[in-house]
Amino acid sequence: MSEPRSNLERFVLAGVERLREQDPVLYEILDNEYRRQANVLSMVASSSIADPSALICEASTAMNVTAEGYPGRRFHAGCRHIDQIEQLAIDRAKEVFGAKFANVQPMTATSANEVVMFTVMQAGDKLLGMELDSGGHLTHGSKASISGQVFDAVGYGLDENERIDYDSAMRQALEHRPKLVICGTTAYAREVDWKKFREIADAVDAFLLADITHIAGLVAAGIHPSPIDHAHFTTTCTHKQLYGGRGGLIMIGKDYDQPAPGGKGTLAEMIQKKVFPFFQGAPNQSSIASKARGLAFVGSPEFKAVAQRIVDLSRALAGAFVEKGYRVITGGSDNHIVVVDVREKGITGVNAEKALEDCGIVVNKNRIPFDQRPPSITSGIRLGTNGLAIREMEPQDMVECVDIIHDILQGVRQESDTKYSIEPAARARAEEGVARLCKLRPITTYPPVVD
Ligand code: DSN
Repeated sequence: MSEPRSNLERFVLAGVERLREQDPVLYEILDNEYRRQANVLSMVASSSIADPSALICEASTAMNVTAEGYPGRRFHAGCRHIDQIEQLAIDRAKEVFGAKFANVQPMTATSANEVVMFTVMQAGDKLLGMELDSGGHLTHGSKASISGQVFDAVGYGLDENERIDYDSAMRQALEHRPKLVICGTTAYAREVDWKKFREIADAVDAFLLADITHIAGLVAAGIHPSPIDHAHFTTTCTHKQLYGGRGGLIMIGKDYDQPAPGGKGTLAEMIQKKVFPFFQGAPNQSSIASKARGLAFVGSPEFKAVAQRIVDLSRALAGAFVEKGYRVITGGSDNHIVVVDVREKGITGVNAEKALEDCGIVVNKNRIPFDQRPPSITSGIRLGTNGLAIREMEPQDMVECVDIIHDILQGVRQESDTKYSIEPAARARAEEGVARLCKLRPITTYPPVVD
């Protein structure tokens, strides 16, 4: 490695050295995690492989600064550089998504959604969101979250073709007259029609929130239509397809200066107040730096090719499953997600997930539409291609991935819904296949693992 050129470089190296000397236990765990990521095929649809330049922002001294408030209007001194970082992140978010307003402080996409809910609703108000089982999110009205406990949530789902049932969403809206309609998905492999959702919201004078957490990169690249001027609010996390630090982002398009409910300023002004001080204190400035770095990446010309690769791989992955006789939900994919029904293999989603992980393929169990099994068991698995695109995989590699997955699933002997064994020969073949693919398509942005 070359001599450190800056205080930042010396700081990072000193930090790693101090960690090794002073906390070898934690150091080793972190080193093992680095090794694990290099040696597995990570296909969890809600994960990605952030660039080292984004991750290193998280390890910067920006973390030390307490900076309640917003750039130029802080409640603490010492924020000269912090203000520059946050303004950069705001400007980049606005530019990448064509937004008129951006707040980069939410610590998670969940809190970003909650901020929007509390901006336009009071406790007990009606909310219309996509049901979790159909591919929505906990924060879209599930009883397990604030969204379904504080607000009176009703849901819409999928039609008989497993596509979003816009007619049912409209019927639900007309019957229940929600204050907020939420669209956006976590396990839906097809395009979302934002315009239709705005028509549904407008029909009952509701606000519309588009949660693009899973597809933000495709939206940024113009591969999926943008909701920014259809929805009143657009939220996303910044660590999946934006490849930045962990956290959330709230944006508003053309409606940014519309009056907020209760005549208390504009929508943009109300979001600012609801993020801080209503919901959060001092934001995580290291994460904001890392968000700024991720946003620069997705705003760069080279990201278009990454985004296109995400979709090409997903289509090839879905096609390879179909070729092998699996039921792929909706029959294919338009984004990074592929959801596969594993019932015909005689196994549960959780056993499939665990067996695949045993062999180095990381996916997650997922309920399929109208699933009879609970979320802890499920009848399906969800796969995603954000990480594989960073490995610069090619569509033909997806055939090999599915061959390996099929070999494993064929070799699983299910003992109960949560217990299984894998035929040793199938496991050995799979491990060899995963090692071969990881070597062929390494994470080129990370230094190789040394033993
Ligand atoms: N919503 C969860 C998922 O999609 O996996 C976490 O982001």
